[in-house]
Amino acid sequence: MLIHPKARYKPYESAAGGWGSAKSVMEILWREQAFAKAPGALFKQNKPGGFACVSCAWAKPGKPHHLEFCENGAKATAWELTSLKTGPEFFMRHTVSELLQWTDYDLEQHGRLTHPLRYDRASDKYLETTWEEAYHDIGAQLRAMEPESVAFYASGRASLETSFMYQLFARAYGNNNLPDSSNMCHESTSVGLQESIGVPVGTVTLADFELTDCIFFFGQNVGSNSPRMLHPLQEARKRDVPIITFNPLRERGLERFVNPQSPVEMLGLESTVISTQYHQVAIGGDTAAVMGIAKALFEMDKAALVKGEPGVIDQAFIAEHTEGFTEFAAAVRSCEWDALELRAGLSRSAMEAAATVYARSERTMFVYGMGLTQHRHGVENVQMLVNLLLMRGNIGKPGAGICPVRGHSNVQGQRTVGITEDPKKIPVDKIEALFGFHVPEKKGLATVDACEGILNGSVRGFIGLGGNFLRAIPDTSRMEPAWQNLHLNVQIATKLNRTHLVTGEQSWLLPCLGRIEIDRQNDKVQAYSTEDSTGCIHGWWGNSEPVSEHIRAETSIIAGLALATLSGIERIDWEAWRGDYSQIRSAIATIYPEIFHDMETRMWEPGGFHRPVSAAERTWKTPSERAQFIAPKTLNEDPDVNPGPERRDVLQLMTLRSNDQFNTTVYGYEDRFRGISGTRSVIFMNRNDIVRLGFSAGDWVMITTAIEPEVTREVGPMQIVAYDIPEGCSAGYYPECNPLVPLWHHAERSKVPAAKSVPITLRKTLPSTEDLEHAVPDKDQIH
Ligand SMILES: Nc1nc2c(c(=O)[nH]1)N[C@H]1C(S)=C(S)[C@@H](COP(=O)(O)OP(=O)(O)OC[C@H]3O[C@@H](n4cnc5c(=O)[nH]c(N)nc54)[C@H](O)[C@@H]3O)O[C@H]1N2
Ligand SMILES: Nc1nc2c(c(=O)[nH]1)N[C@H]1C(S)=C(S)[C@@H](COP(=O)(O)OP(=O)(O)OC[C@H]3O[C@@H](n4cnc5c(=O)[nH]c(N)nc54)[C@H](O)[C@@H]3O)O[C@H]1N2
Ligand SMILES: [Mo]
Repeated sequence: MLIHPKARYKPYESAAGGWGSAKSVMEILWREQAFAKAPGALFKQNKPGGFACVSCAWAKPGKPHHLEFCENGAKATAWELTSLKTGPEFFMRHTVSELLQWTDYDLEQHGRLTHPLRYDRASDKYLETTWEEAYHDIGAQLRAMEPESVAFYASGRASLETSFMYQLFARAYGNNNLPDSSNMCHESTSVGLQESIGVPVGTVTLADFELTDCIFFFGQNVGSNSPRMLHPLQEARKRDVPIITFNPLRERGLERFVNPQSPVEMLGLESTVISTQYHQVAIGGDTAAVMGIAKALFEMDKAALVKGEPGVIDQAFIAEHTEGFTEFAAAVRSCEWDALELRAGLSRSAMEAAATVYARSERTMFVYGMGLTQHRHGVENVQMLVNLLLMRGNIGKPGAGICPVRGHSNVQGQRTVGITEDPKKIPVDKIEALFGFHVPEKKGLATVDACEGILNGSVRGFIGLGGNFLRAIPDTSRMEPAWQNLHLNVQIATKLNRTHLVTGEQSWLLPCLGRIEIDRQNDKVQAYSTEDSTGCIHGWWGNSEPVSEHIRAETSIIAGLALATLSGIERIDWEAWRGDYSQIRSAIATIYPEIFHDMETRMWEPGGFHRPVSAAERTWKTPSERAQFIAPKTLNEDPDVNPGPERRDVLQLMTLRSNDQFNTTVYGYEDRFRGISGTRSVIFMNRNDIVRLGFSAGDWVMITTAIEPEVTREVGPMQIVAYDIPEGCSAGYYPECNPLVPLWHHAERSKVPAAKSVPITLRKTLPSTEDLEHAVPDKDQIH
C-alpha cells in the first residue's frame, strides 16, 4: 500500500471550535503575513462601525459578541489583508502558461493584485496597463460586440451599491445576461420557496433562534461554513432544544462545539452536544426521509384521534392558509415504508423518532444548505421541507420557519437589487421611468445557459465581478478549451485565480479594493451595505488602508466601464455615483421603496433592518394567496444517477468544501474536522464499498463519471480514505472534482448543478512522482 509520507488521515476527536480553531487562525495570520493589519481588523468585524465579514452570509447580531467572527471569517480577513502582493513584477517573472500549472492554493497565496493588467499574447504575460487604457479599450470592444453575446457574471460578494450599478450597466448595455453564483447555490431555494410560500427567501431571523423549541438540519455543514451560527445553536441547546440532523457525513460542527471565545469552555474542556439525533441519510435521500416523517405524522395523528386526543396535524392552519393538502396527503399515503427506507437509507424507526420530536414541538425551524439544493430535484427537496413545516403550521409564527443558509455574504442582497437573468423579477417600469432607457424584455442567461453559450460560441464576451467562474462551474475540463474562444474576458478581482489565466483573445485583469479596505471617494470614506441570509440589511465600511494605490473600488470600475461603453443614457449619473454612494442608495430606495425606504439611516441601526418577508406574516404572495403543499413527483431525487441494480460498481459522489477553503479559494490543506492533513486529493468511501470493489484504504484511484460514456470525464489520482459515510455514497472536494459534473446534470427547475450526486466509477492507478507532488504539496514550500 502506497501512502505518501506527508498526507495524513487521523480521525479528529475534538469538538468544533476550541483550541484547534484558535490555532488555525494563528497559522493563517502568520502565513499571510497579516499580523500588522488583521488582528486590529478582527475586532471590528461584524460590529457597528466596522465591516461586514467577507466570508459567509450568516446573520450578524444586534448586540455582537466581543469578537464577532469565527475561524473561517478570520481566515477570510487574513486572506484579504495579506501583505503579500502579485504586482507587475510577479507577472514579468511568470508566463500565463506557467501559471496555469499552479494549484488554486498557490495562485491565490501569492497575494493581492495591485495594478490593472492586460494580457499580451506575444509574450504570454499579463502586462501593466493604465485604467484609462483599460476602460477605453474594453468600452470600444463592448460597443463593437453584439450585446446579447456578452455575459455579466457576479459572485455573491459585491455590495448592494455595486450590484445595483452592475445590473443597470448590463441592462443599459442591452441584455439581461446576469448569471451569478446563486445559480450554482440557492437558486433551488429561490424557485422552490417562491412557488410554495410566495417569497424567494427564508422566513427565519436571529430572534427566532431564541424562541424555537426544535431545530432540524438538512445538508448544511455549520461547523465549517457558517460557524457563527454555532453560538445561537449552543444557546438553544442550553435551553434543551432538540436538534435533529440529516447528513450522510457525521460533520463535527453538527456533533459537538466548544466556544473558542469562552474561557470556561476552552479551559474546562466542556463542549456542547449539538445534534440530539443524527441521521446519516443516503445522498439524495432527503425527499424520502421527509416523506417518511410526514407519513409517521399522519399515523400518529390517526392514532391520537382514535384515542380521543388532539391530533398532531394543524388542521385549522391548513384549512385557513394552505392549498393542495389533500393531494399531498394522498401522495404520502401512496408511499410504502419499504420504498422510503430504501431511498432514504434510514430505518422507519429513525424517521419515526424524528417525527415524534417534531410532533411534540410547538415552534420548529428547518435549516438547510447545499446538501438539498444541489440535486436534480433540488427544488422539490426544498418544497418537501415546506410541506412538512406546513403540516404543523410552522411558518409565520415566532421561533418557527424555513432557514436556507446562503453562501456568499451578499448573495441574497444581489438578487434583491436586480441581479437576475429574468426581467420579470425586477420593477422594469420604475427603472425605465427613473433612468429613461428601455430594459430588454428578453430573458437573459443564467450560469448554466452562459456555459452552454460559451460552448456553442454564442457567448463571446464575459465580465466577471469577482468569483472564479471557470473553476466553480461544472464540467470544467470541457469548459476550459471553449473559454479560450472568448473574444473578451474582463475580470474584476482581488486575487489571481484560474479564470484569469485561461485567456480569451482579449483578457483584462482589473484589481479592486477588498471589503475590509477603506474606500475614499472625494476625500470621504464611503459606506456600503449588504443583506444577510435572514433578510437583514446592514451598513458597514472598511477600516484598513488599501493594499495598493493603483487599485480601484468596484463601484468606480463599473462606472469607468459604463462611461466608456454606453452613450445616450444621460439619466444615470455614473460620475456622481462613484463619488458618493449615498446617491446610489437613494436610487435603490426609489426603485425598491418597500424594502429600502430611509435606508441611509436605517442601515446603521444596531443589527440592521429587516426587509419585509410576507410569508413570515402569513401573507402568501402565491397566485391563490395560499401556501402550497406540493407533492414531489418521485422519491428518486436524481433520476439519471441510478444506473440500476446491475451496476454495483457505481457510487454516488458528493463534492463539498473542506474546513480550509472558501469556495475555490483554498486556504490550506487541513480539513481538520474530517481528519485530513496535507492533501485535498482524497475520496471518502464506506469501508464495505472499499473492500467490495477490491480496493484498500490508501489506494490511489482515477475517478470517472459513469453517465454519458461518450464524453470522458475523469479526475485523479485521488487517495481512498475509509470514512463514516453510507454505503454506495462517496465524497470528494470541490473544485477539484468539478470536471466530473456534466453541465446538463443540474436541478431540473432551478438549473443548480447537481454537484452533490454524481455517479462515478473508480479505477486503481499508480501515481507518478509528478502526480504525487501535485496531490500532496510540500508543506515546507507552502507554509
Ligand atoms: N469556510 C467556508 N464557509 C463557507 C463557504 C466555504 O467554502 N468555506 N462557502 C460559502 C458558500 S458560497 C455556501 S453556498 C455555503 C455552503 O455551505 P454548505 O451548504 O454547508 O455546503 P457544502 O459544504 O457544499 O455541503 C453541505 C453538506 O451537505 C451534505 N450533503 C451532501 N449531500 C447530501 C444529501 O444528499 N443530503 C443531505 N441531507 N446532506 C447532504 C454534506 O455532507 C455537507 O455536510 O457556505 C458558505 N460559507
Ligand atoms: N462541484 C461543486 N461546484 C460548486 C459548488 C459545490 O458545492 N460543488 N458550490 C457552488 C457554489 S454554492 C458557489 S456560491 C460557487 C462559487 O463560485 P464563485 O463565487 O465564482 O467563486 P469564489 O471561489 O467564491 O471566488 C473566489 C474569487 O473571488 C475573488 N474575490 C474575492 N473577494 C473579492 C472582492 O471583494 N471583490 C472582487 N471583485 N473579487 C473578489 C478572488 O479573486 C477569488 O479568487 O461555486 C459553485 N460550484
Ligand atoms: Mo454558494
